[in-house]
Amino acid sequence: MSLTRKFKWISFASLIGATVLVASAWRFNIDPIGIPNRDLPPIKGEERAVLTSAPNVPAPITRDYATKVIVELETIEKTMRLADSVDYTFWTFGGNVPGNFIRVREGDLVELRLKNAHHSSVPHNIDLHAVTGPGGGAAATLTMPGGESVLSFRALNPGLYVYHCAVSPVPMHIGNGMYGLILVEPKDGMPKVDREFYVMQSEFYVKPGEKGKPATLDMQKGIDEKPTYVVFNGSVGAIAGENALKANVGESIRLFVGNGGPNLISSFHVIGEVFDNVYGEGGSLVSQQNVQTTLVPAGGAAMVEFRAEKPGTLVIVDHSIFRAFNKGAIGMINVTGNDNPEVYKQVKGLGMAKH
Ligand SMILES: [Cu+2]
Repeated sequence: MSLTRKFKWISFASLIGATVLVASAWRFNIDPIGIPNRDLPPIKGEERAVLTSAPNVPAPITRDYATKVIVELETIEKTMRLADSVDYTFWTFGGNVPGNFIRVREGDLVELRLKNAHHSSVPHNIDLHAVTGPGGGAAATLTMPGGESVLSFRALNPGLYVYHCAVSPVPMHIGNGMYGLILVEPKDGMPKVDREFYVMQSEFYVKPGEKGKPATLDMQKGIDEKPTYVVFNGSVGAIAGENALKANVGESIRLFVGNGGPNLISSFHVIGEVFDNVYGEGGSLVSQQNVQTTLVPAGGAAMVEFRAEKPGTLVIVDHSIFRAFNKGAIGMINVTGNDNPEVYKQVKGLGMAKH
């Protein structure tokens, strides 16, 4: 066969191949390189989102259709405890750090009403990583003190997403506590578990307040990436000691883990447990099983699942370990119930020498 004829045959075969590929992609609503064409399901009815503050998570969605979900969120500047003897003037979504947890369903039409409290010193806005659109909604939601902005978006992609303020200077707004999580449940729902918790890591760069005034952000420490505190849920001890999360032996647990940064990547680990499932980077699939430590990027998230097999205290840490033991990145889950020596027991105690 001449070279020209060979070329013609190859071209013809490629054309047929491409046609078949496009035809089957059209049939399954997937484009030829595997990126889905997101369908916009019809919207039935309307409801108000139930928002929660950490470590609580709104109840799973039982709807099997898309609806209009109204989310009412207020940015509030507020002085609260950051660590023992350290009060800090936080900037918040909803009066807490991290901000309120938002839970919607894939395909929902979300109407986000963002209010900025009257006494705020500066404008705020919101960039939700779940949003497909300019700035994740930031430009559309710039809100003056005492004002309100309204953003409407379709939750196209399922997964767990960070939201944050994106007003300039952005590091100042994030560094002061303006971040939270939004979960877009897949349209077929998530497997049921016994307990769900909201855990968000972040760090604070502290300039001590003068004459008894609350501490504020030290921009230079932020630029140098030298945090004073690294914490879960907005303050040292927020989910430790008396505030520890609680579960019973035998229960399945899902942690919605976020990282507000502003700078550090978290080596997220639970001492005394193995993550049975990890939804890496907050995506909608279990991407790995039987994981010891999972990375949670700044401005990113992950979901981890495990079963509490043994009574005792599970310790949540950033395994960049000085952050845990010297800067506050420690949380706890107190597990109560019957002992389970088949799984774990001490066989012999302190190996003291006999005299
Ligand atoms: Cu802000």
